[in-house]
Amino acid sequence: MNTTETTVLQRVMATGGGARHVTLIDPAKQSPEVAAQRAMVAVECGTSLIFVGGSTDTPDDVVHATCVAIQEALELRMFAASQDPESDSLHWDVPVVLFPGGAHALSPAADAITFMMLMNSTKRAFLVGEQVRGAPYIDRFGVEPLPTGYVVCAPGGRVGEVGEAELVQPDDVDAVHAYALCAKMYGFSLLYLEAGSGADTPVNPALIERARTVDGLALMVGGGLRTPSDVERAVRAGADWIVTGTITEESDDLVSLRERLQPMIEACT
Ligand code: 1GP
Repeated sequence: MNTTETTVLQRVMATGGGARHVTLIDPAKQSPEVAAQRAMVAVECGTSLIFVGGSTDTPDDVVHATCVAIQEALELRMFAASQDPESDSLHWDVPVVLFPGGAHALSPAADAITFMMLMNSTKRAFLVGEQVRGAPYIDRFGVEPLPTGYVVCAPGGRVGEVGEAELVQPDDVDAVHAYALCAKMYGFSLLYLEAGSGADTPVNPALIERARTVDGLALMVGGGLRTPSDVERAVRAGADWIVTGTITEESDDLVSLRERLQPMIEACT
């Protein structure tokens, strides 16, 4: 993609017009072709970024094939829209961003990567180890890094377990405030509050509110957001970006995916 001059980070940091939505596609959960079809429905519904990643053990060839399939589908839709005077081809100019579980899950076909420190991990690998392994590849690929502080909140799910995170508890607003300050002091651009994919409760809005008091960070929230009301609560509390993944995988077909996703994305604004 990259058909405009705007960097992905500039788009992520742009303010105004309410919160925006990210669709997370886990390459382990479907074929690249189905991933591309799901991503196209999400873009039709108004999603602003496609994240590719999630599972911790997906090999890079699967991640790459998924990124390529999504990029090709976006290019086709953009071309088709450019031939139709009533369509806006820029609607399809949606960045594909790696959301990696480690240095193995990289692809040169992505536009950018959430270059993350799992800030509350107790394990060196997730604080800096995987990042050091991955940095030379990202540099060589020319994929834009989005410096991201990633904080796992209870219940935390699999990422909390694999990342050996000291989970931020729902009432620990001082901890989340300290993480947000720390992310800012490191110079990160994004702070991602994660409850864990498929979590039965999303991040407590009180944590989002407190993190919001630290300026200069784009605030992403994800994990367990299943209904438009969940999204509205997170946005009211101060989320700039809403990430959903599981609802995309759960839908039986593309029609039901659209029915499920559209109200979630509308609830962002
Ligand atoms: C996971 O926050 C994302 O990293 C999305 O979570 O799968 O629960 O939507 P869900």
